[in-house]
Amino acid sequence: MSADERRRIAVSDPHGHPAELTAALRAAGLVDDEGAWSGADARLFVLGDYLDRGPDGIAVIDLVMRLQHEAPTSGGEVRALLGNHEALALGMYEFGPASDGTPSRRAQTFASSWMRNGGVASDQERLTAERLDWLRALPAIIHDDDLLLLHSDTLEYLEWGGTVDEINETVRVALTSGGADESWLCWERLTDRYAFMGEGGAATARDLMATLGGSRIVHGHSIIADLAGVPPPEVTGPWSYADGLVLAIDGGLYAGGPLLVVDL
Ligand SMILES: [Mn+2]
Repeated sequence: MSADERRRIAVSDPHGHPAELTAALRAAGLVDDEGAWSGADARLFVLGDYLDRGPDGIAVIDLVMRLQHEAPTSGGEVRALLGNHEALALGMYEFGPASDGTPSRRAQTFASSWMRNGGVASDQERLTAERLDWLRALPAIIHDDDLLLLHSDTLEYLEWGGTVDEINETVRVALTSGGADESWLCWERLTDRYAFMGEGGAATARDLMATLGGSRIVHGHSIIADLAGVPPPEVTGPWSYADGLVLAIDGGLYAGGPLLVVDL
């Protein structure tokens, strides 16, 4: 349990669906009919993948940024994680287009990965300096008391460091001033999944938390339908697995599942 008594909520993978995200937050009492923060002193964690696969990832980013500004006026808080699709969008923006007419191999890989993974041209066109700065500064991991919040269910985070602060700083530097190869690694590593599934899953989760902190992992990225082996429309809530140490919260909106808003 957290020493902080405030309500904690998590949502993940809105993937370009601002209307659905607003509706889900409204149903949870976190925004009002105008979409303004109404969650009082609640603490909302958004676990990444704002962009791609849906029509308007920029509107999702703008909504999260606005709620981050509004929530503190009533004692609330909104914290947002970096998803693999944010790393891909940043790489595409910086390294995807061929600048000199002879695209490098890396430029081609960014462009084709972006296409294959639901990249939206109008999102790229609206990546203003303010939005780019926000994306590049997103933490890869949040450790909040008992919770270890990740976008992806992977151990690849440990490739960047041995503590949450070190990992976040290494990723931030890679996305801010790294070259195409470092940027590519951010996308590639965060695309990995299923680290906590199967027989050794609970031990893997315990090991990761022994290193990084927390007593419960909450992640998005891998949709519950795939983890639990059910069709996406049949998903009705988060999925606890690995001896109850791990909670998956991505209902798989883009695949026909619900956008879950989960009280933690
Ligand atoms: Mn993802």
